[in-house]
Amino acid sequence: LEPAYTFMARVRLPGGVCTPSQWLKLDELGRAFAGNTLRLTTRQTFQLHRVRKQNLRATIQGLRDVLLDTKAACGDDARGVMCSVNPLLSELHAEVYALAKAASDHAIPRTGAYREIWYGEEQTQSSGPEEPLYGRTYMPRKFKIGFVIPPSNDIDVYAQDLGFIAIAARGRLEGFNVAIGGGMGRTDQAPKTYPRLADVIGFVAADKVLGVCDAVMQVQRDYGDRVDRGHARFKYTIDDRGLDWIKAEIEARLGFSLAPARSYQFTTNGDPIGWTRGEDGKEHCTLFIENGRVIGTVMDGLRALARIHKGTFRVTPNQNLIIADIAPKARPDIEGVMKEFGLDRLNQGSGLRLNSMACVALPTCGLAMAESERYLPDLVGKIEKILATHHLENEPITIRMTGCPNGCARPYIGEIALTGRAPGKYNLYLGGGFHGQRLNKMVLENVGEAAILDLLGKVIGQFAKERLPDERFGDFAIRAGLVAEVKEGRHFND
Ligand code: SRM
Ligand code: SF4
Repeated sequence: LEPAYTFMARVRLPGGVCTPSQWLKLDELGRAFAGNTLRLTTRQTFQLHRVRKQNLRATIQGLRDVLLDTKAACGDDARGVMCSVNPLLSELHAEVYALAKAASDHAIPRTGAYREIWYGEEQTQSSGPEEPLYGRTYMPRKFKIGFVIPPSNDIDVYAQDLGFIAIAARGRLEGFNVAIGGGMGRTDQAPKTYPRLADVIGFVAADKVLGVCDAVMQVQRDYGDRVDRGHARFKYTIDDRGLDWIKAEIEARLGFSLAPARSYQFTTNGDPIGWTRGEDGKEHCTLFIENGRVIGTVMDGLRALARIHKGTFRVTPNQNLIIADIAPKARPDIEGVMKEFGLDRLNQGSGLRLNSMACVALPTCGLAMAESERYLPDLVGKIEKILATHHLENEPITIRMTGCPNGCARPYIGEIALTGRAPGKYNLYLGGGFHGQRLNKMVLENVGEAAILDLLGKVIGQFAKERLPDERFGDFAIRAGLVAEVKEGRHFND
């Protein structure tokens, strides 16, 4: 008899796009093996929690039935590749999504071990080096790639190790600005660890994307810190060696210089909640799924939708879900199912709630020090009461919470953010950029709910009285001197 070990299985789903039959299989596996729930993540995929050891193979083989797997969803390799969901620009999305998928397929380890362990395949003799990119030692640490389509910065491109910012003219993709060195993870009481926003280092044509992935990953593979895991992410390699040195090293491996970066503009890092119509005439409905938790009637409703839906589902980088590519004549049936299961009411939240995000944390995350997913909805309810007294209930404000400083909900770019320190205790941060362009700064350390609400009450009151027209909450926090602006990650802890 052995202990009842349980595991979390994270699916590889580049760009968050899945078909209705894949949804139905995930739903089936979630009900059979993962406690009747599915979890949408901040990197646009699914997690199945509490899978018992004896059910792991069946789970992974079930995923294979619908052409899904969990390869490189964890580990010191290129993680799940993100891509803007952008339902409006249908053609551009298709082109950029295809590249995100190609980058994911290109960067996953080639080893046959996965198939041998999980599918029970025979070991095969490999004819060349098994891992042309990763070699025997893989990367020093996880490595994250994302593709974004302005004006939405939904993927938080500045939080990626390697980000591609699509540059299009008259709807045609011309190429990408390349951004390197983003990352969120830090450790409390360890000032040498810090979140960092990526730097834009130049522009490349679309056909050079995979080459850039190779070159950038090789630089990190060869120069990243392999001694101290707390200092092993690409952001530290860049700050230690200098951005110019890293850029020259990337260009040397590419065999050409990057062109100057092109201009672009972001307006938000949130999702287009509700119905939109793409340029191809297809309809899309973004549903707010609070903290990505698919359970109960929401799970039942989405299963019923998947049974009739002919388009795709897109998991967004904000843990929400788009029922995408709906033919206009199919919309009434989709709306009928939404009404039947109450999905039409999911989008009725305040501007704060619709822009909220929390990591999983307790009870399944072994690194959690405080609640996150199970607590943020209540806390938001209390902040909503403050906002309502100032008529700010519809004001979009980003709020992000994590149960520890690792930053899984990308908290250090939230306009309001909380990271767990101990049960019921959090650090509070203010001043992040509304479209992910600026880090926030800590204003309270290791405090409970009363202190958090007290400070937010004062700050929101001041914002209501003194804000400039259209001024964002995070920008106001800087202008009003509530927090100093953090211009570089390495000064986050100053
Ligand atoms: Fe994360 C570790 C959950 C996105 C930074 N993350 C973990 C683990 C696997 C805990 C562990 O290692 O034992 C968490 C599993 C909890 C659970 O019970 O499910 C976990 N991370 C998540 C998810 C599910 C949060 C969510 O609620 O959606 C996200 C899954 C993403 C995915 O689909 O691949 C998730 N994690 C992120 C992000 C956001 C992003 O990538 O855009 C970050 C910050 C960005 C970054 O990497 O810098 C992030 N996770 C971390 C870190 C800190 C890394 C660092 O550089 O220090 C850890 C801990 C570690 O790696 O040692 C971690
Ligand atoms: Fe767990 Fe910390 Fe990530 Fe939250 S931020 S899921 S508590 S590792």
